[in-house]
Amino acid sequence: TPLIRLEDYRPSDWLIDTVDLDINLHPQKTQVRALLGLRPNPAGRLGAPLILDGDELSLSGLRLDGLLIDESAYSATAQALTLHAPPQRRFTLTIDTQVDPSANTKLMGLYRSSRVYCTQCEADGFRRISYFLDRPDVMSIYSVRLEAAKLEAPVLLSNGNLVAAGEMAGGERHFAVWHDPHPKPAYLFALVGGALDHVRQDYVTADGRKVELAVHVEPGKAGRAGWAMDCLVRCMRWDERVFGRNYDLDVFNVVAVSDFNMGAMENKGLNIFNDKYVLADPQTATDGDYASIEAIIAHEYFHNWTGNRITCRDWFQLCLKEGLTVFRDQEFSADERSRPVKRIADVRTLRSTQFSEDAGPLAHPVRPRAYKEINNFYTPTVYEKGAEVIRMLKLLVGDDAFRAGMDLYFDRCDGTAATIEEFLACFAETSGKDLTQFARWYEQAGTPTIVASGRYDAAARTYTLDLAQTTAPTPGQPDKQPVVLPVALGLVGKAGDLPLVTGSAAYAGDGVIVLDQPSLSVAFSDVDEPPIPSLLRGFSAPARLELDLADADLLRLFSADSDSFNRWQALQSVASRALVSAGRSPGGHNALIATAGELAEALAGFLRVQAPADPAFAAQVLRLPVPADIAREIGRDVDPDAIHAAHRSLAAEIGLRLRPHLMELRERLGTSAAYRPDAASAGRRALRNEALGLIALADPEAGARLAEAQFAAADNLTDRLAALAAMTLVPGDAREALIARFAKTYAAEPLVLDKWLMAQALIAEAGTLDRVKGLMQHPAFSLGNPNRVRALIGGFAANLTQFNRPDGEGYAFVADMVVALDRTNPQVASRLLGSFKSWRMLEPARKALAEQKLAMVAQTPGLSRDVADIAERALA
Ligand code: DPP
Ligand code: ZN
Repeated sequence: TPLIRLEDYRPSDWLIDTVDLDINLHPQKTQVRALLGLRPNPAGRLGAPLILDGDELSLSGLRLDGLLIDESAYSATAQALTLHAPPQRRFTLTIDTQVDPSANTKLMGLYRSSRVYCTQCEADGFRRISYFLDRPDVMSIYSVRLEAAKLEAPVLLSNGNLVAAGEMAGGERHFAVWHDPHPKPAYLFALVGGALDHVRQDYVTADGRKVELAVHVEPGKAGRAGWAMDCLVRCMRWDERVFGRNYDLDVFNVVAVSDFNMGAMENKGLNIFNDKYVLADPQTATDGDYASIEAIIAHEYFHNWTGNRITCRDWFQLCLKEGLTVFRDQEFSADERSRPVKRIADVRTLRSTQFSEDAGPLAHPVRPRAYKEINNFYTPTVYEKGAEVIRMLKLLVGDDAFRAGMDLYFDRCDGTAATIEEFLACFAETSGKDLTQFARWYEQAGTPTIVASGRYDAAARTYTLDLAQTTAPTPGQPDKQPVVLPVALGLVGKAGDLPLVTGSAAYAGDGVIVLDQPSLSVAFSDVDEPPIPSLLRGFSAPARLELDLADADLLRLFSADSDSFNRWQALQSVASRALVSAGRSPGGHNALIATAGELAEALAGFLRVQAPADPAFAAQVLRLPVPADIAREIGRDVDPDAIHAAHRSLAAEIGLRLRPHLMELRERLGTSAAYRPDAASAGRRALRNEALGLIALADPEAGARLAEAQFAAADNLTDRLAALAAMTLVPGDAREALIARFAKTYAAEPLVLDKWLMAQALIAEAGTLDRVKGLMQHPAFSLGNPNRVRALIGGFAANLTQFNRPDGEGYAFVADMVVALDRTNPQVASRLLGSFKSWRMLEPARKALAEQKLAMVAQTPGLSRDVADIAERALA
């Protein structure tokens, strides 16, 4: 497979101004006629052939300006349609293809999901529908006529506005014509056809446009579409208020489908969603689902400006739309909910997904320089780290220059396919700052480490902070340059933050030091007492921080820091240090017990006094760093069992000591009010359920009793699932009984059963592999549905101790599944193979076993490009 390189980019030789599609939907034989309005690109090479992309296509008709053309003038394969000497002027091509949506198990292009026709064209699925210049910098105006059997597809949707609809003679078939006035690349094309129910709502934009909003779902499920609609209305208002962006069509449609490779897709005016991120009611969605739906509805909607109106010149610029849009959805959720809690949750995700990617063989820059398969670059690095880069940019240029820079970007780049350089230039202009070094964030992979230490001089009343940065080598990047790290900080004294007085050039004001050198020192004067430094407040840069503070100082930060994020972080740091040392040398049990004592003492007061006022924050405080984070901190010769054991005993010890407080808290937070999904109610449930988990670890008997009672009494899925999760910690008949009861209760709810599958796949016991293999035979499971696969097999691959079984059977199972899935759905298979991303940091025996299985995958004949690429890079 060829390596596609950023430096090889050149503009298309041809442009397609207009696309008229006429699509006759049929389960196996869908006829597609594409009429393309072509012209030579003035920026391209004159006289170049026209090479249209295809993928598993076969040509059934071709006309140039309406006339048949000589067979010698073109060649057609499954991958390309080439016109050897096209006219050097405007002309049209009429291309006929036929596709089989039912046979399309890759879920790329046009396919059928539970009898609904739908499409997924990002990144390069359009070429599976018709031959095309399938690249994001070729933007066209689309008109789409859809025809289908009325019974089979009463609803026919495409991008833009509906301009005509009617019945065909005989009354069996009908049609709809959609026109999208905004030029767009092919990856934003979409169609939907099927029997769907919906909810509708009218909306008037800030600039007075009337918009009809609709959320379409499987028949019978309209009662679960209300939350998504509510989220949509709120995020539309938010984008008007915060970014000055109004919606730009007469309709906005959201459709939920049950077989979808990703979370959702931002097709212009017709967002298509994995139903997991649309459907919600208290019985079938958890608080976490409600929050994810809110975030993803917002994410896809926000793409209308950051992604659609301004798209990407090429796929290397993917972060231009994704990092920026994740940043926007994070800000929306922060405004709608609790900002500190949202930040903590986002940083947890960043650390567990992106830091681990950055620390392993799949590390790549936010803007990769080369790829073999672009679908493998929809990664936490492009998305989550990409969002962190935007967050840093905002901090560095300030709120006003940031907003002005965004306005300039929308103004200047609207209707274009843009680059990171064009984006950054807007902020350089509005802030007057040189962003050349900042741009390194897009080029350099790896998580920087900030090493910090401080010295107090009582006589001089100064405090000197020494900061240094390093970034470990990553694949293809042995030598790292210093990046621009905004370090938000405070010096915490007995009565709170001390004033920051310094003449240092590195001090940017507003409590931010800019560390852009390998190392620097900042001296603060007029410091009347020895302070405790609180660094990286709000997690101001996506970096690791090494700062050697005594537990006592961290515990003081936990109680006294004015920055909520660092209050949370302080306790995490105490726990993490103890877990790292116990995970390294399993002898350190006593130290762990001592730490548990310290943590429990700090938490006891907190739970009594502060937790009830902010339960969502308290729930985050109670949750220890996850074992995978400890593994990454240890970084080499990792023994997953030792880490797991340390994690369990720390949690159990804390639970034991806090038990009376936890019980009291559960009482206090218990509510007889009916379920509501708002953030405050969700926070109370989160804290109660966090407490339940700790109790179950400390006292399995008591935990099981509480869990059973909670399951029986609950009026919502959140509390039921938390009961099930707590119960999975306690082996025995009661657990199996609850597992069976759960399955019976939710037998008709595939999305709920996904959670049931995952809860079992995550059990940290040797029997889990057999359990998972058994569950593959369960009627609720199917290898053809991505959500089922991710829940059961993906869940197992995320089970630190069982995926990493010392006998290698966990690797063998997942590797076999990758090979099996690759035959039908390469994208799902390659994602699953990504579970091996941390294999190099394992202890030698497991490492050898994991490598063998990776090699087995790599050597399998007939692999997809997706899986071959991951296997190859993981082994390199
Ligand atoms: N562009 C989609 C999203 O991130 C993924 N295909 O919204
Ligand atoms: Zn996106």
